Amino acid sequence: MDNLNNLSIQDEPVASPASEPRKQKKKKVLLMGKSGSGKSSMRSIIFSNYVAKDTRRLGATIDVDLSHVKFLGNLTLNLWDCGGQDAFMENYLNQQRQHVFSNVGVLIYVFDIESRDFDRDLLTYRSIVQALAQFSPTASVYLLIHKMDLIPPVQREDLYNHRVSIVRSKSATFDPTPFATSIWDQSLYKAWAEIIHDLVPNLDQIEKHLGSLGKMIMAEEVLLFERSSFLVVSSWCSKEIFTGDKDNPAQNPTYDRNERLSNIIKNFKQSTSRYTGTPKSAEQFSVFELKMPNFCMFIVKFTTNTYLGVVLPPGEERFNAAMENCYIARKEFEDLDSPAKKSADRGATSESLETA
Ligand SMILES: Nc1nc2c(ncn2[C@@H]2O[C@H](COP(=O)(O)OP(=O)(O)OP(=O)(O)O)[C@@H](O)[C@H]2O)c(=O)[nH]1
Ligand SMILES: [Mg+2]
Repeated sequence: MDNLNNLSIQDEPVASPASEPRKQKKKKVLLMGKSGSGKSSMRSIIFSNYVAKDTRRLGATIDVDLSHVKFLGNLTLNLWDCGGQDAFMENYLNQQRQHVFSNVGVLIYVFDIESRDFDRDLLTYRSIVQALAQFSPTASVYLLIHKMDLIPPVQREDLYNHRVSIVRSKSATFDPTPFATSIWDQSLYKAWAEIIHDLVPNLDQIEKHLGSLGKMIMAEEVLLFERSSFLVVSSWCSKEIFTGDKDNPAQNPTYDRNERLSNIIKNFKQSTSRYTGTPKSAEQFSVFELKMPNFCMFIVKFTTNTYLGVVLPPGEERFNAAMENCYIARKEFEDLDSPAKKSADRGATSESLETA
């Protein structure tokens, strides 16, 4: 953990144009919310290979826990996990105000749905948002209404909508993007995948290439996973599968399949690590194949920062040809990814969590 007073982060407030894919881009991401709302839990699940039950042993964060996460598109996230106890919040809002709130790219604010004092949470949120408006008026704000698993399913939607509408009204000049989340299901992956999707600088180029590749290999779906978090940062669907309405794909009713897959594969990696004795942060597999009567799928190690998932109709020839072509396409994608090809320094570097 870095002491707050020793932090000195220089961020680029404006993203570089997509024509300079190799220039390093840094984004300062503030993760805030009251103590116990679940900030460090989600961070360690998404970036440090924890499973949900591991989070029970996390202690309260003291000051700020800073991690640097390398992503595709040569993006580095400077993730500030800000301990939410009152004394720390006071400190961020007063003595450290400029230091904490300047050059912020994204604020992710976590509300505990079970909180007994929502009014007080709102007051704190309002102060935080005012500080952000003062020093980083162009930042994006995401609201995570968290621990939704603790609410009976029939009440979830109403309670969530109610909370979101109140929080929105206290958001100053910002127009926050809300998510309902829980560490106990795939909702956490959905929220973070969308946040990351918005942050990756040259994703439009990557998506264009992904579509061309999908058509060329006659895939039904192509998924690009970020390699350390296994979030689906981009995906493509063939016309036969995708009707054009994102929420209503023609043939695959599992609308949240991307985040489900992230969740399943992360858990699979956990089990592999447990039973083979390999470190949790190790990559564990270079290729994963699934051949079912009604579809086939493979996931391969792709570029420095990605894995590629491909879904195809059944058939050995198409499967083999598609895999070959994906390997050939790697070079093209590597150029869009990162110059740090040979670097072993990947994923989150978070001193306190890794040694916890
Ligand atoms: N039921 C449930 N519990 C959760 C969820 N997310 C986190 N928790 C639990 O909440 C507790 C507190 O989580 P932390 O991540 O340490 O909270 P924090 O926001 O980092 O707290 P500070 O560091 O003090 O600011 C842990 O015991 C987690 O297991 C969730 O989605 N559902
Ligand atoms: Mg914490």
